[in-house]
Amino acid sequence: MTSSPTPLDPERILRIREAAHRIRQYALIQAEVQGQGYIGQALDIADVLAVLYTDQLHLDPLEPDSEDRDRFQLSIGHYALALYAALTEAKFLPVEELQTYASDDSRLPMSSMRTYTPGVEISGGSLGHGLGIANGVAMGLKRKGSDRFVYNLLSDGELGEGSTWEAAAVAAHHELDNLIAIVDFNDQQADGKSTQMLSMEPVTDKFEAFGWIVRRCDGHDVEALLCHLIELRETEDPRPRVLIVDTTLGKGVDFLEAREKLHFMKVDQEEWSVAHEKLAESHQVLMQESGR
Ligand SMILES: Cc1ncc(C[n+]2csc(CCOP(=O)(O)OP(=O)(O)O)c2C)c(N)n1
Ligand SMILES: [Mg+2]
Repeated sequence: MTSSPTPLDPERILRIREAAHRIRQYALIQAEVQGQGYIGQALDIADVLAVLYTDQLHLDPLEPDSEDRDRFQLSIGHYALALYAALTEAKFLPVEELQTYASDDSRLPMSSMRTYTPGVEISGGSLGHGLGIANGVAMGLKRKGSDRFVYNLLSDGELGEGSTWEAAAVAAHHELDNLIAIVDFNDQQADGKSTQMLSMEPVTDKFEAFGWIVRRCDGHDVEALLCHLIELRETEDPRPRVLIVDTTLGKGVDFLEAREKLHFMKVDQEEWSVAHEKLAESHQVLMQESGR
């Protein structure tokens, strides 16, 4: 199930870590505009998005709809904050636009919408639909002879939707080997801990039983994330692939990590500058640990 990652170029890892830090900063900038939102999730998924948007995805911000692109589909529309931050890092959006987040006439609505924002592939929000859409797009790409990949980001709460498992069966049946699903296992959903609401553990066994290649790792270990995503893309195995990432809500801002775990977080006005400071501190510690 889990394989031990092989060492990678330290400069490559460093670039991703720096990008993850900026993605977290961009998430905080947007969240501050509203004072609340899906902040914990944006901080928990930043490392995964940094690996994807700075290393793995074949994308061109000047041609966001190019046929010859990988598709990153956000099934969980409420993670839009995180996606806009990653799209900013990838130069699809200017940093200044983050100030318009979730405001009237903004291109950055609170739940991501395909027609509003360059680089956004699907309109998310109604949980359980993403993997089915990913199947269709992956199938279409194969029929066209494209070697591009579809990445679909789901959440642990979304695994409670039966339609996700119908889609998982379809992907395996049709040997969609150009599909990589990623599940954010932050053990959180709207009403509490996912493992207490409706446990999907052992989730790796479930996906394996459905005919998928499965990997699982710490969602903040950039090196492990990169190794697994490279391997899942390169393997010749005809099965669809899934990476389960174990993450910490609020990662990088200690008082949010320690706060009662909430699906929708409110941060008081005086806490924002502290949040930015704490984020900078945790990034500095990470850099020192890696010898920088
Ligand atoms: C079909 C559907 N049912 C309910 C909701 C309301 N809803 C929005 S997010 C969410 C929690 C889902 O779990 P997860 O994404 O793991 O939560 P998080 O980790 O973001 O706290 C729910 C129930 C929805 N968006 N779609
Ligand atoms: Mg969750």
